Amino acid sequence: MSPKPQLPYVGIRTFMKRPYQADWTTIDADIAVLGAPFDYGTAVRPGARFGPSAIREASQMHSALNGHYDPDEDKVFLDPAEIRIVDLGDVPMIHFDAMQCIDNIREAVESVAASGAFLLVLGGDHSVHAPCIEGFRASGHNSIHIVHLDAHLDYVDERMGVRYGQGNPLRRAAELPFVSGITHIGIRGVGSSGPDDFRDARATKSRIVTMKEFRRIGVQAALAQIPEEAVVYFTVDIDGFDASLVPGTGTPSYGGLTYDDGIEIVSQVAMTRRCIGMDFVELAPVLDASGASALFASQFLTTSLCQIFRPGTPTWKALQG
Ligand SMILES: [Mn+2]
Repeated sequence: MSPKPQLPYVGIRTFMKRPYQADWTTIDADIAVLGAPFDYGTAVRPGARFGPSAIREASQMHSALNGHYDPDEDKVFLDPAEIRIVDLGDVPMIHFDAMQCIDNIREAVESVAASGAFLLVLGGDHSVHAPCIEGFRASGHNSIHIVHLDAHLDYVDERMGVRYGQGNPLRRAAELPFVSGITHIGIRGVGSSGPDDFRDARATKSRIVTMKEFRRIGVQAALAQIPEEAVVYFTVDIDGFDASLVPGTGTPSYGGLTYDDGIEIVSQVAMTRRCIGMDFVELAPVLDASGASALFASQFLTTSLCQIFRPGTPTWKALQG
């Protein structure tokens, strides 16, 4: 028989064709990928529950089984012989019981955090961020800095009694004692938060870099307030990117980040800070029949992992130790 199936359209659709692991009690990996197909927190257009499967499907295009060769750097990244990635599948969802789903996500993340693997969560709407970051409570990290890419601040405390919807997650994160700070980048236009939320955020743990300010000051200055001792967790809302690139989301927003902006932000952080996880949220593939938004998501995630696990970064060094 010919060698095992490797072509993008052949084989089972795990993230980047890396191994599936059903047992979450003994995770022995450098990167653990977890689907959180939850969109009951969506206030307007749903569909992010299909995000994880769409990203996995798109990632077949980025599954280079001998690692990713970058001609600009003349380096191979994510060599499977060196960086072990496992796909844990999806967190169980219960229809009609949103809070049970949120609890399930938190529990799944606790398993990954306890293993020490880098967490990559495929959302889901932005509600999934709150249980993800809460899942690091017992991780031993007591100064987590969140880098938040988004068009919207998502800092609503409570609206119509809802505290865990897609507009609340960064407020919930800021309440956690082990979250020492948040840098929000790309914020603009018609937002999910009002002036009081911006005031509250700035008065507590947040540095808010609006899209216009980001264009003025650049990446380095935007990231200047991440403390030396902090580890970094990324929460990336696809609507932080320009809507012309990624229309497949519930609340697309023009005037946003480019692909290169996003990669540059991740790369700059990765060079000087240990990174412990990322959730990528709000891809609603049914709203983009072309499939381009899912491809964008997959390429952004694979390239981000290349940068975070680049030989010599603090994250890479933590693996060696
Ligand atoms: Mn968001």
